[in-house]
Amino acid sequence: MKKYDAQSIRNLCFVSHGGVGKTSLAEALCFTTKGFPRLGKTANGTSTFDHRADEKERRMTISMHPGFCEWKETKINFLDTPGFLDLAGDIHAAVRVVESAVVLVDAASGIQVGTECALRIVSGANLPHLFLINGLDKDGADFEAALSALKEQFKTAIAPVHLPIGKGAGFKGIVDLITLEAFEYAREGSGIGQKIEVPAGLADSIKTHRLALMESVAETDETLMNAYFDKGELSVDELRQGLAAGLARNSLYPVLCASAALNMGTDLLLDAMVQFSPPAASRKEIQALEGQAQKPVACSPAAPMTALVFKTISEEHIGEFNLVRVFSGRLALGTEVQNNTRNISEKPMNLYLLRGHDRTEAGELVAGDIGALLKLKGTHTSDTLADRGQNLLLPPIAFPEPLVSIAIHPKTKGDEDKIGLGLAKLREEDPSFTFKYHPDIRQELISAMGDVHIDMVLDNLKSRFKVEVDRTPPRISYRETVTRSVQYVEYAHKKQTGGAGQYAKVAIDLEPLPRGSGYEFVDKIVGGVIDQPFRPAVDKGARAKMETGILAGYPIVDVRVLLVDGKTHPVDSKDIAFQIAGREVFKLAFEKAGPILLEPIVDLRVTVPDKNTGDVMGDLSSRRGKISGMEPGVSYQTIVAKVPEAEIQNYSQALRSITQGRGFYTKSFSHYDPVPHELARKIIEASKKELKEETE
Ligand SMILES: Nc1nc2c(ncn2[C@@H]2O[C@H](COP(=O)(O)OP(=O)(O)OP(=O)(O)O)[C@@H](O)[C@H]2O)c(=O)[nH]1
Ligand SMILES: [Mg+2]
Repeated sequence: MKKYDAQSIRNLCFVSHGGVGKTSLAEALCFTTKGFPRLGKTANGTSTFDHRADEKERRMTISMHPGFCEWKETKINFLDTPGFLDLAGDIHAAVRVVESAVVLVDAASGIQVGTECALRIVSGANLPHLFLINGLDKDGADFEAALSALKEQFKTAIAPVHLPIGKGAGFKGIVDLITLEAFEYAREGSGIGQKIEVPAGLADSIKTHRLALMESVAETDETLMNAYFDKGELSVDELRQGLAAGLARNSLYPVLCASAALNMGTDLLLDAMVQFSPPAASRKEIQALEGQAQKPVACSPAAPMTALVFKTISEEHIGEFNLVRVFSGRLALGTEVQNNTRNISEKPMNLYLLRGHDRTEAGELVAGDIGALLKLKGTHTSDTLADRGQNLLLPPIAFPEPLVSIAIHPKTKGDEDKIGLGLAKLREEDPSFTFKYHPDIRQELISAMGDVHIDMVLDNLKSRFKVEVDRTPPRISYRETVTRSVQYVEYAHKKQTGGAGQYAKVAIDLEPLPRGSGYEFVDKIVGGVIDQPFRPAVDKGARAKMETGILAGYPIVDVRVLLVDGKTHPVDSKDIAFQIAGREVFKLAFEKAGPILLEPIVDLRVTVPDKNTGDVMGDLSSRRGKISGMEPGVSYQTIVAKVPEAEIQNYSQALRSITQGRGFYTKSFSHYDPVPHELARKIIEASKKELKEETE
């Protein structure tokens, strides 16, 4: 394959709602540029991209797939991301390593929820993007409606560069609004348009849209604005330069047309990627960390090598691929590199360019390029690879916080280790879920982006690692504390009959502390009534009791223990005796000091369409939530509230049904509050029952 430098490399990601045609587009690009001998289809399982068993079964992309094609002396690398919302972690990874995005909009359905969500991620990363109105051959396709929806949202930043000829079954070609040329495409043909006469019936429409295009382009640049005023129009070159510059600044969004599945409009899209999308060389310096110091990394092939692993993919019978983006220098086959994230060295012996399942061997990757390393020792997603002696770290990929958790229990006793290993392996491929043992609730939790994401993790665990788990809602991480002070609570531990004796007598005061203070132990012994070495044992005993709880088995927090008095026996007093006395006296004091249960309260930020605001607030109130503010956005509102965690365990489902999937939220721990009395009674009762069952 020809060698490309960063100036002739484009890196893009494809994003949209599920099923709009991203993978079909990837197939069309590879077929049109003669990379693939046939046009693969996701609908019948012949796609080289959606090749995994679960992707064929679910008829959707589950793991991001890289691809590339060569067009007009340019290498176009693209990342086909999943549209399913729970799998948006891959979009977060993709936007880190590309210079622009293609946002697909369905010609029949318009801007759908998943497209809105993907756009938020793309915009959040300040990533230039162009829109592709896809599926113009579909029944109900409406280019004008889709374009109007985009204009409503992005105003004059929307620059239509294509106009479809016909729609639905009558869709046959595209007018290029820049050159005023028209092209016709065969259905499922080569993807290369045949030049035709511009249809006379489109004259008015062409005039209107070309005017909109010129105005959008002129608005982004003063020189172009002056040229537009002087001449009354912009030349083809001025339009092209203006589009490229506006896109690079992320202030102009070209809109294109296609039917990906029928391979129509593909050549024009390829032209647009070459002409308008920012080259890899245009990427601004990124700030890496060298120790505590920031160090800029520029896209230069002569600089030392730095690369980011943005995805680990495990392929059955082949091994593990690490997808890498080289940010500077050259990553060469057989040259040892450092993994600075894990402090190990790696020697890449298998370097490939991937197109889904298809592999092409490569000798090296230059700054700006994307490729895949097979069979590294211990490298995974988010790791930095660098030349030896280069100790810098690229910023890791910021995955969103998981929103849904379940507790897992092995179906077969003794499978714990296998489950742990399997989950660790799966997490290397998909860091957007987490799993962890939580000692305070004595449960192993899997947390993920949504219910289906959890299903997928468990399906993989079963099919690849042959282990199954049962699932339950997680216990809530309650806490116990006291509400008033008690003085001089005494306990004596005596065991002085037969064998070695034990003796310890202690007296403590117990006081509540402000929320969040934790625990304090104060030694107030005077006159040495307890020998100095035994006093920490009382503290240790109290701590042990605090860990396991008294009311309902939850950790005790926010208390101060003051050791005020006691007695030592010259022979029988020993450390263990004072630990036992500490534990027991703490229990006695706690029970007298008005114990209560505390529950975790989370900060919730819920963003919903304007029209759902009332319903969502009503629902939050019914969940004992306290709304503390509203932040208005464009056609969306963000509701800020504090809500008990126990009340939002199924919130993702509830919000989805209230907002038809358009709402989304983030949550983070806020503080602990007392549980209302009646509720506390029920929780304590249930916990005692569970604890009893666990110990039986
Ligand atoms: N008629 C028509 N169907 C299309 C077009 N593009 C895609 N499809 C069909 O829509 C279905 C989904 O297409 P994909 O390419 O798998 O969609 P995707 O965006 O990759 O979907 P996810 O991977 O789930 O996000 C398939 O049956 C395609 O054949 C198009 O332009 N016209
Ligand atoms: Mg797909």
